[in-house]
Amino acid sequence: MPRTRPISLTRFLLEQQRDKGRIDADLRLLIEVVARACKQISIATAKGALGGVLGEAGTGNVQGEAQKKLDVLSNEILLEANEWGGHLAALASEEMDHPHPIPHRYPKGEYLLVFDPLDGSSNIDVNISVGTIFSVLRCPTDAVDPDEQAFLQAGTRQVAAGYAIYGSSTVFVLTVGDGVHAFTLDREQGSFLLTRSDMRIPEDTGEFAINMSNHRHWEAPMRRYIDELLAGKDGPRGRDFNMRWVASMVADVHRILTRGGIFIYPRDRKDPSKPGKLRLLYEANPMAMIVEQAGGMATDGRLRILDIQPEKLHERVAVFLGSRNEVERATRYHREAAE
Ligand code: P6P
Repeated sequence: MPRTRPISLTRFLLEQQRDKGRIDADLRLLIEVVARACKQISIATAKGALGGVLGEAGTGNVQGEAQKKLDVLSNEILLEANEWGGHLAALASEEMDHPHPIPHRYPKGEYLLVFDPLDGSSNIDVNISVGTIFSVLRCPTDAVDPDEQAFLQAGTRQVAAGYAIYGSSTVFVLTVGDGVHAFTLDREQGSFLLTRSDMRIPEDTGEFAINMSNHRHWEAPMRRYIDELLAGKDGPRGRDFNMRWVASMVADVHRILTRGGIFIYPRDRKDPSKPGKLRLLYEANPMAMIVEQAGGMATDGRLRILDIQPEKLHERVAVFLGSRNEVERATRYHREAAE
């Protein structure tokens, strides 16, 4: 009997647990709870000006950035959704200086959840897609009260990663290490339904994503790579390229996952204290796991992102990710320059 209606996220996760043994009951509950929180964030985001959630919250986060009302609300939604279920040992977020312990009145689990509750929030007030990014790690067994140290694990230690993009439709994208799958929110039913299985990023691409205004601050190999793309068919690449930059990582990555491309936020000399703008634990690592699971590549310009050993919870890193052959070329230019 051919399946007419796409399966729900709930059924997909049950099959990953029961039939494939890829996840256990606690991880299944964790992902369901995160997806349910993303539904709430989607509803709040979609209200826009009518929901009183636009504009600044009047507070700042650990990054020194002004928080939007939706940043704070999204963070609260994810905290409240996850602290009672007994599946987590602790949570950490871009919006909080330190990890959030599970209140003693609730049981603790074996997983750690780290997230960017609303990435790209500078785009909220102008109605451009934003998203939630999350990463799941196992809590070290000797961490009774997990502190920052418990989260400092290389990206290869992730057991799951994903994002929700709040665009014209709300799409929940997930990997548990067995390919990348996308679930679209059916607003009438209130369920995420499987709409893409085993997503693959084309190895080659004609589209790059970077903030060109930083060109004068880049290192020489970065300028070489981009200048070759801009030279198009008259230059060494012998073909023309197109550029996109949404300034919302979730939107740029979702486009690349859907049709290929290379996304770059390189190191620059604009602020020598920041080796890149994006954060390793809750932006680069989850996106790198998704991209690699879809056949792409993710480096910091020199090293595989998933191999980097974090030293701080809010550590920043340069990011080159997407179509394998372009990421490989840009990384090669950086390695050659370092020789
Ligand atoms: P810029 C959003 O603030 C973010 O963290 C990513 O989502 C996005 O890719 C990047 O910063 C945009 O940075 O410097 O172009 O504003």
